[in-house]
Amino acid sequence: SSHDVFAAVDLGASSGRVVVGRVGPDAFDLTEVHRFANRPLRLPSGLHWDIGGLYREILDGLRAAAAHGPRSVGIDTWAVDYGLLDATGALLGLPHHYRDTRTDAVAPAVVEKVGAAELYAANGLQFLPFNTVFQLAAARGGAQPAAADTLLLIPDLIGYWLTGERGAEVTNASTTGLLDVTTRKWSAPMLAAAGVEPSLLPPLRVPGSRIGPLLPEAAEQTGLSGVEVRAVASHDTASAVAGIPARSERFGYVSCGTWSLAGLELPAPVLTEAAREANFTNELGVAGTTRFLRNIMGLWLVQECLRDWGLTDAALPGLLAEAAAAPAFASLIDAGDARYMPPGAMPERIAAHLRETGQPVPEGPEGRGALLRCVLESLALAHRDTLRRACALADREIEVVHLVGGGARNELLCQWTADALGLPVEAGPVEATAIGNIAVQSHAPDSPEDLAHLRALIHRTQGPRRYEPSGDRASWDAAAARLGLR
Ligand code: ADP
Ligand code: LRH
Repeated sequence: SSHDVFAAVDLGASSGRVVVGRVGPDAFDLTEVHRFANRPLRLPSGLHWDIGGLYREILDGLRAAAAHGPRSVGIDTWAVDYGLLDATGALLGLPHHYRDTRTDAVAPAVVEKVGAAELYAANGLQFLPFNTVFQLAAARGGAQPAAADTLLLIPDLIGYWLTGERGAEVTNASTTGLLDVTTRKWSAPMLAAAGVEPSLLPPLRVPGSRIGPLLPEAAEQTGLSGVEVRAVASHDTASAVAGIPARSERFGYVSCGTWSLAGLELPAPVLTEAAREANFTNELGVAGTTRFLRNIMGLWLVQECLRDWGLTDAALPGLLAEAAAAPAFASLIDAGDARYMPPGAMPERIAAHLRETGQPVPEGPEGRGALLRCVLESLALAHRDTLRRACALADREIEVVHLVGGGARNELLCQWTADALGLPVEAGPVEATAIGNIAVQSHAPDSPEDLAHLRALIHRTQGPRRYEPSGDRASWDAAAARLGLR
């Protein structure tokens, strides 16, 4: 038929899902067949991903997808984290979670040794303590690295379990710190500087390429037969950006879930001293693009407040109504501050910051709406600052901001991002990541024209909701000034 079916496995930091996409010349329909929570494990050895539990959920999801008859499967997850395999292919221990604090002391030491400018010139990455290169430095001397034969990033590990094939998909490899952002190949100098054996890293693969057919045991457990696994943009943020329903080239984006990843899609990296000082990253995208962006703490702040209060996302509509009724700009935080990175006691950490800076502290259950307002206004200000800086650093102008991911369901955040920037926000799709994953399987875009064509299809079929800027710009300017932001 003129329609083809594909399955996307998309693991976010807060939840995972398996989505089936039916794609045709004028169709792009999604069906979510399985969704599951992603809850980290805290062990004496630190914070880990429950990779076995996640893999079981993936198999269950693929079994549910089998009934739809997918041609292929694509896998994307969060970036930077990895598993180590021994020479027989067995996984050595549970992968660490990027929020584990073991890298905190090590990362600055590596930067000092190699040189911040040298690192940036080679890998183009913003400094984040959890970049793979720093995790490997923290692991050095341990039993697992000593026994390791191959390093696989999380989507590549799942792909290996499904197919037996080892490789490193390039968009996600670009988040490790070990890839040369200009040549798009593993960087021998970075490997040497980090003390990583080149043989630890598997060959690179590009989005759209074939990984391999399912192993018999994977076929048996999922009921999928004659199905292959395809490389997609396996970094979830790269898939989300591929899935943006842009109609103009002049767009900025916020991929807004656990993190807010705010920035621009560019034809080439920006490796200037100014970009390095502003801590902007150059991650690789599909069709030869660069994702020039910065990480903002994102809805993690909300997730961790809810967890502390013993609530779930189901409480959000009520709390958001309270936030809408709370006074504007009463208290503000720096939503880029690394102090919010580890899990635990989020309302208390925010309150401590507000006390330190002499701002009102919303107290008790009655103060939850006000605290949420503080977080969301602060996020909107961080979106504004980051997109304005990105435009200045890349010498670009934008006329619209696409906000995709779970945050697109948050009307206050969408409207306030539009108000703060004085630009329209086009919100959605919520599942841009799964859409980008499926789009790469169906079309393997390898030029900017292909990508634009695909995005037009996504716009026609998954139309975003538009928020026009409104309200009082002067008060957003004043609020930004209070935080020292643009
Ligand atoms: P990730 O992929 O990083 O796990 P998602 O893109 O799935 O994250 O986004 C999850 C977030 O979406 C939640 O933390 C929550 O803040 C937001 N969200 C989910 N449901 C709603 C809702 N009904 N209203 C507003 N926001 C919501
Ligand atoms: C979002 C994300 C982000 C990375 C972080 C580790 O899920 O992949 O792009 O910086 O997780």
